[in-house]
Amino acid sequence: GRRLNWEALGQLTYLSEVKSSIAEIFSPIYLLFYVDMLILLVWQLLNRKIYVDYFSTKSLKSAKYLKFDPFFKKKAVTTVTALALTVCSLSVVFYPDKGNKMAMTREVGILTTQGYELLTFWQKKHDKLAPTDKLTQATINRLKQIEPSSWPKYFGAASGKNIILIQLESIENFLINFTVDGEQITPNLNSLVQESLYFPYFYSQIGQGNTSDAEFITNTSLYPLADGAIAKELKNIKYPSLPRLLKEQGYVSLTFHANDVTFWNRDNLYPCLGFDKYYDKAFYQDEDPIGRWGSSDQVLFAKAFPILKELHAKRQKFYASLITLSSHHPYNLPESKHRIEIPDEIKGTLLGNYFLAVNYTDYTLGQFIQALKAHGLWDNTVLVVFGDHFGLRNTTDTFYKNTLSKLLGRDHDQLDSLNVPLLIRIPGLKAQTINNVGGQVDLLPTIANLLGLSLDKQLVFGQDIFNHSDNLLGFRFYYPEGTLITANHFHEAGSRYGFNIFNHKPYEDKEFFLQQENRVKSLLALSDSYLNYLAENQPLP
Ligand code: GP9
Ligand code: MN
Repeated sequence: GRRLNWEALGQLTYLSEVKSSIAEIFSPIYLLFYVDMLILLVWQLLNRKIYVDYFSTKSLKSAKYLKFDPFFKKKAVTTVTALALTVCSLSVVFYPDKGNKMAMTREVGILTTQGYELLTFWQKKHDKLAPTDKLTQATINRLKQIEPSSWPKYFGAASGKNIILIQLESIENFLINFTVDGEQITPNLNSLVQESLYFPYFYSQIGQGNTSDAEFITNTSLYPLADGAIAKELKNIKYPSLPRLLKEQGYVSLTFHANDVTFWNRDNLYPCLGFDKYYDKAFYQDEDPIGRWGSSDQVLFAKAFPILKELHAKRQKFYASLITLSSHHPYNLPESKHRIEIPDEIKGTLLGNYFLAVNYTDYTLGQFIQALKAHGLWDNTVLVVFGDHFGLRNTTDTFYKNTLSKLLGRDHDQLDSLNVPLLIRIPGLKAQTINNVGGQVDLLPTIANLLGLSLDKQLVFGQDIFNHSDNLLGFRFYYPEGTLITANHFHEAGSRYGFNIFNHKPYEDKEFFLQQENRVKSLLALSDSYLNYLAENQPLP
């Protein structure tokens, strides 16, 4: 699950802004995990005082006397406990797989793990990573065991077209063509599937930076950090990115999101990614607000549209990225915006609210597509639509669990939480469902291939999703470091199992998975090294 580590505590500055979500998933109650350490510390200090007071008033007579002294006993107990805790924490230094905090916690205990995290918090940030001479595309490809294809399919198929990328908040793939009581939750996405290349096996690779990590990954083809939001941890780096690639082709790049741009440090992230301009709360002015962050998705699209229309009229090629918000956890959409009937059983529940919010966002997307069609932009536009991350995660709430299983016809599992939709609509290309496996890291190379652009001048950790049937996708933060997905299976690092991605069935092959896990860990470490290299060598001017 979501880990409470020292970086997470650092993110508590967001507390006031994300209060409603925190109430359910990021509860301050988790701070109790650290209370044990605090109690031990206070206890230790207190005892020290008692001990000193006691012995300053009595004279130390004999060892025999000391042996039976109750204060001494207490003191001995706490000293031994504190010592054990320290030794335990230090002992983790020898634990073989420190990247896997889940397994580590399971095996050496939560207290030891958090002690270790505390010990390494500072050092972690200054780790020396893989030497930069290993940083080549060939090394990455070798680790992933992929061969670049010499005659890639769809190369240049959308050359010169405008690109609109829509990142949907919290929208999982199971929602596509999913019905509740005969009602489609995403009718507009469903009809877009009929006009698009649709990838049902596409996965979210975000870390602690959620939405902002998804923006980073898709625009750079690099991995997020193991801990902390990348937009907060790394600043003023000139990333090789989709906007920079497109700039060479004469495109302008714009990004739209209704929240304040300082949230997730986007005011720094956007220039780092090479966007020419961003439109945030200052532009949207909280018109028709939903939730606590800003304008509805309807307004997001409606106010972006005239800007795109004008660029189109001026024949200025553009890349526009739109990040939706209305379907954000905890999915409290005002009733006036409900557009479908949902069964009484789930009315007012998180599940019911999720469906209503997603359905609303889907409706606003449909309107935007209508506008693109009505004003002549559609034939000149590549539309890429994908989900940023999970909307529903494993829960112990049995009502929620059982109801979801009933609606879905099977259990909603980890794979479902990782699986977000990807639709790419290209003018002139016939609709098709493509079962190739991909992740957010693959978006940049995929778009580059469609536009016929070379990636020779930068490293990419992803691959063109059209031209590779195999893949090796890494996951971190929400899952233990080294968790992976290939064309066949999902494997959580530290476990002996893999889950078939098509039927979700588990199978055991410890050695094989361990090998793959190690390859993914190297891949992630290489991405970290590259980030370090960029931080040192490519500062934002
Ligand atoms: C707010 C939005 C929040 O701007 O990014 O989404 P989250 O990161 O919590 O998914
Ligand atoms: Mn999000």
